[in-house]
Amino acid sequence: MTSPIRDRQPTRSQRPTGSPRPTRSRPGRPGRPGRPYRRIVPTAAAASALALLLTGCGFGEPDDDPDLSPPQFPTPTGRPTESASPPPPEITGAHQVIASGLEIPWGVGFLPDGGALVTERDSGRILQVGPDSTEDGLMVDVVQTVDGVNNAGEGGLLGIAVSPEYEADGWVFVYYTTGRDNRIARFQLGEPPEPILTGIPRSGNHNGGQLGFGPDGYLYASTGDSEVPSRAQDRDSLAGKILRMTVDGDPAPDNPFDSRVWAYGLRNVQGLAWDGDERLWATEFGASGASARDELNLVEAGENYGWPEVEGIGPDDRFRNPVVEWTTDEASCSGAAVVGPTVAVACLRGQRLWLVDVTGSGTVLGAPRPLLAGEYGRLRAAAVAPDGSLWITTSNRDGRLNEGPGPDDDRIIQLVVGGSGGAGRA
Ligand SMILES: [Ca+2]
Repeated sequence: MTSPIRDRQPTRSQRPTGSPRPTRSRPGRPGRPGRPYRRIVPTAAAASALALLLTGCGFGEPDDDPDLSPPQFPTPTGRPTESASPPPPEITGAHQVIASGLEIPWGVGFLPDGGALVTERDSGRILQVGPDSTEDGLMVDVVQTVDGVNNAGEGGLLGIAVSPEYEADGWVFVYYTTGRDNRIARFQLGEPPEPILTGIPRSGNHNGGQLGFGPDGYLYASTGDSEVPSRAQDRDSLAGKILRMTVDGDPAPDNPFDSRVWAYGLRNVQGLAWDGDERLWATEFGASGASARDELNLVEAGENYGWPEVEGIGPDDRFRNPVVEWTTDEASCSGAAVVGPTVAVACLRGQRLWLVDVTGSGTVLGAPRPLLAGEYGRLRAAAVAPDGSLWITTSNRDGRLNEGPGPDDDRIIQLVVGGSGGAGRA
């Protein structure tokens, strides 16, 4: 069953200029942080999907194309992450649909009350999902539509980040494509977004688009090469980079090149996530063709990740190799999130979630494990909620699912995180 999406966009007369959107009053209910979702009732479709999904160590379903080479993983060389007590949380595989009827959700940013702001790529809408719920799942309200979004190709309203100081400043940051560039804007809900960085090269594809606040409090953004691969190696271009900036869009202190550039040599990064050691992980889309490789990279300041000189793991020590590489058929991963020692990446073409256990020295422990393979179609966003659960969104209304979207698409899926009770964070 698809729950209706309510339009709750405030008019100017309803809210004083400059004031943050008031938090919905929730008398008599437990407060954050870590408050579990108490009123989530799965949809009928989700109820049947609630069965545990066993997480084997294989590579999931056979590739659609039998001619593709098998997955290639680096040989594990690192020591295991030292085990803490209690053990770190683990993604158990239990999952349920918590919202449905969305249209190409792209970015997820959690609010202090446990609800989330979710962008829709093509509609330019910002939805608030939860924390309130109905018998059909979490309540979904349209809270704003961003003007000026150009949704041609893979562009549109992409990443969203909620200020770490949201309760004080009410700031929300979005990354979106216009007719002439990609840009990052800041605003309080209900107000027009004010650009803090413009001129990120745009194109039909390879627009990057992820936003996230690092543990250092600075805003990171991922950009694409805008279909001009040489821009990824040009440190004076904003294309093909991971950027690090202040909330005003200025280069953050101690950036490696006295600019906004944090890392370069990237083709199209749509996933950023930090682990408990404050290390940044990033997904990377490979090109097409038999030699194409998607990547999971450990991102460090000033490093060159190789595109377009090298794709995947190569022998040239001028470039940082990915920690994991995949063929594009089994991956093409967009969003990333970290739960305990596990980096979870949500894959579009691969239609699965890859779980990658990483070590304290930044290598992979064992083989990546697939989850949700083929169950929900194309997977886009991955984000850790304040309660420690993992949210994954589908991207089945983007015209690229062969069989077309289902009646409940697009959906948000919640995965249970076990272990210590859910201490993970995005
Ligand atoms: Ca690379």
